[in-house]
Amino acid sequence: MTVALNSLRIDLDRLMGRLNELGEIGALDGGGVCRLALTDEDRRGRDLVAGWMRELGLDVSIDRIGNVVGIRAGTQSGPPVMTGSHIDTVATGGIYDGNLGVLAGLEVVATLNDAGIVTKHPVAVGFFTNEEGARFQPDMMGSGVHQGALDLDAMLSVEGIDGTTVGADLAAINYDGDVVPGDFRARSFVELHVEQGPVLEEETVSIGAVTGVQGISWTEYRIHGVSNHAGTTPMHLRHDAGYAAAAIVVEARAIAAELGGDQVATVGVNDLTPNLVNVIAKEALVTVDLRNTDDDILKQAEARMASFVEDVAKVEGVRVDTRTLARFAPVRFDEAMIDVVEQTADALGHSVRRMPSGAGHDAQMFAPNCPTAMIFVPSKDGISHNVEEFTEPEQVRAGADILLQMMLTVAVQDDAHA
Ligand code: HGY
Ligand code: MN
Ligand code: MN
Repeated sequence: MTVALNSLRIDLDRLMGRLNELGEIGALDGGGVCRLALTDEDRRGRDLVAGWMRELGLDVSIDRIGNVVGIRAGTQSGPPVMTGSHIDTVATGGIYDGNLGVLAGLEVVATLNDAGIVTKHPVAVGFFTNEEGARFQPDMMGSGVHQGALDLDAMLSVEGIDGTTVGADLAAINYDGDVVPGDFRARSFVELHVEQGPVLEEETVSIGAVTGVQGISWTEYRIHGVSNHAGTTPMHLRHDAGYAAAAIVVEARAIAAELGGDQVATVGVNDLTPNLVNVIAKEALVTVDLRNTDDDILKQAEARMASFVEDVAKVEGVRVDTRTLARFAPVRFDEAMIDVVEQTADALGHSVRRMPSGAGHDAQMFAPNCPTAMIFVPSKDGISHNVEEFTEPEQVRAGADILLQMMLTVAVQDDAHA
């Protein structure tokens, strides 16, 4: 039986078929996908994937933050061996980010079904609400509530960039489930995900054994100035929200350059009002995304940015309302599970290297509660959050086979670690 289990492999055509079919929902002209959390496209994607879960015989539940978990019974009851990720995307996303992890989980189940294997421990596959955090902040919202890191009621009342709340939009798409989240514990959690960076491709390594996730800090600055005539207003009389916003953009880059190392800084939102060629901007909405693997250095970056904003507000005579949109400390995955990723990749003949994750992931919410690991596969040109996102089918196969073997190992074993 053990030999047969070791030789079990996924069906790549079936997995790629599902990946491409899901990618049709919210497809953008010219490629890529827009399936923002809790939109009608998200609803259609959820319906499709939940339907596949039911076809595979999984017992599907929806919780109050809209997480969807399908469970395959084992010979024993108790905490399941779990995998999953997200199917919401950014507005200019690819078909792999998140989706690969969910559909590879379904492929693991389909492979076990085909082989007639019943594992000792239950197997679970989930997709979690609003991992991206593009429409509603913070990111990893659903998995954060699912694992007790974020408060359910606080998240349901979050107002998004379109002025609606999470709770209202969940009800609108009919995914305001009745299961109360927060105390679900898995036996272990493994997430397959595209790297979304250049390392594996540059080093021609097939698999990333992810050591952890870097710290994430998202801050929103609403800058209130005075609109005035671009031609008649002397420079010393201006209270230009647009100038303050631009200064923040330049300072974010300077902070990353001076701290060096893993420090990254991004201004992704920079909206001016009234945004007209001959009007000094009255308002500016700016977001700053700061990340670092070292929380102490990340705190230094945050402190520098905060004091800079205070100074520029004083000099320019504008008022700034500051709001924290997300703040997650760096997370380390379970050493024994990282070893299993490496050993499994080795056993299947794939090159593998340890590496941190630059992006946030649902797995980071499981890490404090159960042995957790992530498997990375390469991203072409290191691109993601971009319609050009791509991973070769054979790289998808390698990642999904390692996921299958890892879950199988843990699901048939007695001890807590894989
Ligand atoms: O922003 C992130 O790291 C993730 O895509 N939510
Ligand atoms: Mn993702
Ligand atoms: Mn993403």
